[in-house]
Amino acid sequence: MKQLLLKSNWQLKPRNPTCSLTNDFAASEDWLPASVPGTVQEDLITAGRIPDPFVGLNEKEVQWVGECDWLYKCTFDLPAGFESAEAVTLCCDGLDTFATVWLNGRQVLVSDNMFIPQRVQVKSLVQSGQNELHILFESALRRGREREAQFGTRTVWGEGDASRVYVRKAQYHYGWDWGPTLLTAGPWQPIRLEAYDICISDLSCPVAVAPDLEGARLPVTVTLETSSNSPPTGMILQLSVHAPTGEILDEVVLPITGNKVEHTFQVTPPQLWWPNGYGEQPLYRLVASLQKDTEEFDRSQLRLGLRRLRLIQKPLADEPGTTFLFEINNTPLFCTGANWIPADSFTPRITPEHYREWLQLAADAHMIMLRVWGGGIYEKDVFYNLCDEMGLLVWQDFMFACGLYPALDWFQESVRREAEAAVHRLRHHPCIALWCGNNEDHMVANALGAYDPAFEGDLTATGFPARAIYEHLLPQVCTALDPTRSYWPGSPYGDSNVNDSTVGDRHVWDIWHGKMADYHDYPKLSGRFVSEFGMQAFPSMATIEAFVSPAERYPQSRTLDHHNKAQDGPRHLVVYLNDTVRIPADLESYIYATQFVQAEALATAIRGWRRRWGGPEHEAVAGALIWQLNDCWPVTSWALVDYMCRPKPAYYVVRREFAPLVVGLAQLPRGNTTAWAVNGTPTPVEAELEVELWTLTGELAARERHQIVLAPNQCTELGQPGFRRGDLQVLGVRLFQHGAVVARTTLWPEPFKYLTLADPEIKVEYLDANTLQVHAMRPAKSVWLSASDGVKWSDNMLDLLPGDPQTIKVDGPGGARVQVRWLI
Ligand code: BMA
Repeated sequence: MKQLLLKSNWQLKPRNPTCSLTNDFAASEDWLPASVPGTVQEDLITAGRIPDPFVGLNEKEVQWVGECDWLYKCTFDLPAGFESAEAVTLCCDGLDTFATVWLNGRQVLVSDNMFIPQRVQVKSLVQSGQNELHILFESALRRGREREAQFGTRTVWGEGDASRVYVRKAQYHYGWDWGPTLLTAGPWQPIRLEAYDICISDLSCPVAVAPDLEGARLPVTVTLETSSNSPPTGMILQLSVHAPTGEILDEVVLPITGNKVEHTFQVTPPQLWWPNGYGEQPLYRLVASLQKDTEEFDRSQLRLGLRRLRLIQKPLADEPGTTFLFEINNTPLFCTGANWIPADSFTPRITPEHYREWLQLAADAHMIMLRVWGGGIYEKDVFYNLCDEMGLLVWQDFMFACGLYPALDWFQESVRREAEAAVHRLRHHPCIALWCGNNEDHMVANALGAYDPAFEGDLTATGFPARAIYEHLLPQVCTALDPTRSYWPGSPYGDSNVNDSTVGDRHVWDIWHGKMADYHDYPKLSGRFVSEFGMQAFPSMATIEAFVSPAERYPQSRTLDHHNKAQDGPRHLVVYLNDTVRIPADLESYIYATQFVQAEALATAIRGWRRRWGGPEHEAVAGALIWQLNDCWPVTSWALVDYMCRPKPAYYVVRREFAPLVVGLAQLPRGNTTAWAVNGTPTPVEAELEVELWTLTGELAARERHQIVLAPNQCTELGQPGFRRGDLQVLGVRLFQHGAVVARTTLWPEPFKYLTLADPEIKVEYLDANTLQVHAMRPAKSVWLSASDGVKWSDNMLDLLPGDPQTIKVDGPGGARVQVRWLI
């Protein structure tokens, strides 16, 4: 197998749709350099032909790009050995979206799905010397609207042109309630030529770990591709399994008699793959090498994680409905995590280092699951490789979101190829936990009265035809290509009620959307598995300075409003500010205020839901996936970390609430309070619990300590302290192990806006270049530390009580002055 990556000599130019193709081949005067993989917009920005759409109001200036057709061309010389190969294949891993491809003037491919990798035999068309490849990308907006005109307008929720449902293109490109409208076009994934006589077209190994975890079966199937129907004689296949540490565990040499070769390995005992914080992520390697007379013709390999993963839906002891919990290696999991959206409007420019930075932030926040959301993309291999290495489970949506999609035959055929390509590419990643049909489409249909769960006829003839895709086509593809994992029709999806609180997963949006309920209601608005919930906050000032001009740096400016895409976003934000804090006028304080509310809201939700992780038969809530982890451009949104990878204060608060050991406090009537602790580890925890009551002016009103034992992998109720909390008193709880604080929390008088807080006299001192100690003389709420850009904090947004100095590891400031902000 020889490969030629077509990465250079690319050019592009606009092509208005009216003139016929051939004329333009000749007219090369206004060609621009193009990058592949890439998008038209990126190249126009680089060439200075359009302004950066992320800055100011520029997004409005660049919409013409999405309405245009674009022509790409590339010239390349055929490398030695390609002409003599029996097969030469043109591989286009991702063409966004309506693409027609010509090689040396001959049309070789028409594609209309950006998620389908295309492979075309071109042996008869390539020539020695110079070759020319042309790709025309037609405007997805125009083509989508043509289909809409032909097949009818369909309903979508939120922003974005409704014609998007007819186009197999990342839906967020049409604009979303956190993202700009940037209708990209271009070869967003690599293009290459492959030359071979025989190659390994597929290597599959659906690992099965025994229920007792004592052994793992590795049934291997190797599929060969030759231009002639039978493989050349005398060929052998060498198959080997390598331990995570690299040494060969087992190896066989098999004769090749046909296009398929099968063999099963047994690994006993297996080194098990565990999610983040539960154990290691050992990765075995399976290598297939095609050889003849010691010459290797092709090689293919897989990284395998051996784990037993199940989605468990079983009755609960004392609650209606069923659980929705993931169990790995016979250990039930409370899934701490977040929703992942594409990390840029222009995905080709996201680097592996960028992915690693994002995913490391997730892992550092004790997340064990990320949901790859259905309005974005099937992520790049590097994303899943990193999730495998970091122990981040992936809830993988198929790419449908917030709409009533068609189910016309041609559409279903395109979706089938797309789904087969995605499942085929991703199925060997141990991180993949679940395949999920769509995002909120059952909700859209339900809201329109088009969803009748009991209907059993031809779904394509109903008002919700795409059910045929989510409940037939996609599960078929998953069962055929990846029988090892569960498939879930949609998110949310429950019983007859799609967003049921007792069955399946749930999106909790009564807070922020819908009723705009008070965030203190989160604990009672739970579900068996909460796969979406969120609160908006402004990005950091440093990020704002990158896209907002100085004159526009005030909270309600046109630019900042433009960079809040949520329906009535700024209005919803101010409602929650008004409910919670004193509303400041200056931008810095306004940013902090929105970030304060986000942190409090998310902490209230997570604390309340982990409390319902009650152990065997009582797993009432088994997951909390925050909407959203990241952003695709600089924006005010629900993200925990802003577009420039700067964590918002909520990130640190969530990290504490997702930690293996947490404590919680809740207010009861008449000043009573109650406490609980969650032990997310697999073994009982012996600890000392301390409860303290402080006045706002810093006097200790009461204290008690108890020895406690926390049962493994569940919440333990700790009851009420022997004293009540007065209106203007703060309750603090700390959990000690071996004399060290392993978890703490506080309960403050609320609403915060009614409090008049004295200066808490916060002291921040360096114990050494990378260690800070933070202490306060009076209770201090949500103490936000900041220093020069890029500093990494082991913790932040602290609640401080007198006598409880907190030690923070800081990476990067080198003694820089630390600024402190707190709730006033
Ligand atoms: C849900 C998600 C997204 C959306 C978010 C915030 O609908 O599925 O579509 O961005 O809420 O509104």
